[in-house]
Amino acid sequence: MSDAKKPGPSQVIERILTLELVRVTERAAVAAARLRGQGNEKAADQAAVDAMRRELNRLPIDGTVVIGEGERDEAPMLFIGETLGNGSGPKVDIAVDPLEGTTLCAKDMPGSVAVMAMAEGGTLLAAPDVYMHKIAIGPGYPAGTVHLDASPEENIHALAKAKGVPPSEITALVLDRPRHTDLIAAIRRTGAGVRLISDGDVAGVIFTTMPEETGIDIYLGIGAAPEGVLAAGALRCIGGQMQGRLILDTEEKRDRAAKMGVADPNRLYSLEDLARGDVVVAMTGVTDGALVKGVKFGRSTIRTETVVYRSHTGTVRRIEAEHRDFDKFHLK
Ligand code: VTB
Repeated sequence: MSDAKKPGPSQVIERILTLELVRVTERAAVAAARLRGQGNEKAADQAAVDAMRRELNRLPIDGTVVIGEGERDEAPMLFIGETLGNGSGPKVDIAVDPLEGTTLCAKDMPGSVAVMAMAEGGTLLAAPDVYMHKIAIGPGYPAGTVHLDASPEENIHALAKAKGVPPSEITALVLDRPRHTDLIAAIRRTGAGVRLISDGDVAGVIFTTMPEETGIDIYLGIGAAPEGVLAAGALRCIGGQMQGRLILDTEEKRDRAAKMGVADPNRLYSLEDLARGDVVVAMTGVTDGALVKGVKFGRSTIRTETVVYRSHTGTVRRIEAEHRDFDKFHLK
């Protein structure tokens, strides 16, 4: 094949690996779902991690974990910098959250998912596991409608104006944490509603892209930085706007971030800074949620629902699978 005809790495990632990623998150979701409602967050997370790592290692990729379970010394599996895959394919960045919303899974409450992103090598932000200030809105608004450094009131008013509705017809999604008391009060003062979630802000950010279904117009507040990168990956595919800033409020965090390549601790990251290249994001439901249904264990089938986002084409695929070979879900 002449060089001109050879598919570039992005096409390889997107065309061949899109379905492979579904397998990866399906396996992680089923593994976690077996421990759903057991009140054991750690066990469910570990099961998802094991399953995800096993499947990723079967893929024809030369992958490196940029968002994972932690630093090498604290996480034996899927640690940041771990190489994954059989090495035969394209160089890719891998961001994983094998069980996003561990508490939701442990309590069998809505919204826990297995999620991962794969992107061209060197294009996902290697975010340390610290907090991140985030703001996100869905597609269809002029660039710069909202800004992380504007006040919540300014952002709600600007968004309401752009949507052509009064603030009372805007709903913001915020993590239910004491650190958000002032933010929540400020949003409510505009007349906008606040929907509080206990966990799961990867899906929370994605909710803004489908306001007709979710009723959510804007995500605001402080969540985990790794989840911010995963959400950004999805937004790159669907459209929408997002900004983030790492919260590096101690010397230790600034050092850790610097080691991961963060030169400016106050940097404002745009959507493209968080996830720059071609990216694919797959998310399988563990418990039932607004984006994907949870795993259903039947007598003769296991059912999963996965959503896969591709940035190259903006395609969103929903894949409902009915699995009959249960062996594939057992450790081998
Ligand atoms: C969020 C949420 C996650 O962590 O990012 C949150 O989306 C932030 O951390 O599901 P705190 O719990 O410390 O506020 C999770 O709840 C768990 O990773």
